[in-house]
Amino acid sequence: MKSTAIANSNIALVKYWGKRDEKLILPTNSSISMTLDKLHTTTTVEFSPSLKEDQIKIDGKKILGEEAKRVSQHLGLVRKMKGENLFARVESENNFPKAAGLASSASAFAALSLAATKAIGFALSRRELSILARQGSGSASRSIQGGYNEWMKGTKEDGSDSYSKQIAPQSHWQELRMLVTVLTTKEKKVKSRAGMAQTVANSPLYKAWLETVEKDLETVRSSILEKSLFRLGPCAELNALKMHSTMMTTQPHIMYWEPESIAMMKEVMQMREDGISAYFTMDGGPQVKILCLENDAKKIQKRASELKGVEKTILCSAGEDAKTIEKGLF
Ligand code: 2P0
Repeated sequence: MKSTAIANSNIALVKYWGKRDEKLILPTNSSISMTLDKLHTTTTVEFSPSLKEDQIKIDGKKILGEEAKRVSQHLGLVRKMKGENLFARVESENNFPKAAGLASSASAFAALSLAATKAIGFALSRRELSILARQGSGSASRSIQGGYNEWMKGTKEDGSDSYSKQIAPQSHWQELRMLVTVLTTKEKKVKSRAGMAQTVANSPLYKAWLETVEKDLETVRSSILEKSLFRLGPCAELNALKMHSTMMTTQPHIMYWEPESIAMMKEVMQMREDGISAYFTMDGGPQVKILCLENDAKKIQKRASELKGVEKTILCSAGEDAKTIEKGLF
């Protein structure tokens, strides 16, 4: 009753920002992401009759309180599916800082969903796994499969049509890169979950977000299929700015940008002036991610690394599917 899974993180090119159902985690809009090969979570789950409660460790530390509750609730979904009451020991390791805007909940709940269902004796389809992962964290639905994924918002109340579908596999676009620039690894003050709920509730720009997102989805989807950075880049960049505009205009306002983030975005704009194809995106944290092609990647990485306040940069390609592995964490 033990299994280990590894799942990659993903970064949205059209963002998920807002829920229509908080409990089932159903989004107000569909989103599209790129899975990243260099950022991943490894999770081992073992169900055991000798345990009196779930025991959870993340990055070597025992987890208690809200964070533990969220993992236990997710294990509860798996137990319920199977009609099984056993508690579990869970150990999870990220190869990058969690809760700093690098989508750790995406890879974490994707890996947990796969490891827990395998450990309890289920072989779920990719679609079923995506639906399960979604209920842990929305963006996790996009980390079950590698390459490029679209999380369809769905219309059903039970969420059975809200899951991620692969637009193109990892091998589809060999030249595309995403350079992750890590500017600070402090855990953020406002979690995405609270931030997006507040935005839906009172940003006057939220309506405009919803009105333009369908067009962005079409552009991003087709430009990935055509492998056109010239169409993908500007649309992804504008989509990120629109999402941040909605949160900056909620009360009290939320601003994930640090001075270093703004400097990095300006640097990307300057790169374009200098004839380099580079486009930025940002999520619920200060890190800036830069979309570019392999040919320019090293040059961009060098320029980005030279900026003040940059802790490190990680050059990523599209990542692979979540998978089970032999070697466990315990
Ligand atoms: C995304 N983000 O599409 C967007 C863009 C952050 C900004 O998904 O409440 O941790 O667990 O469903 O998935 C981060 O939010 O939120 C996120 P929950 P999640 O990647």
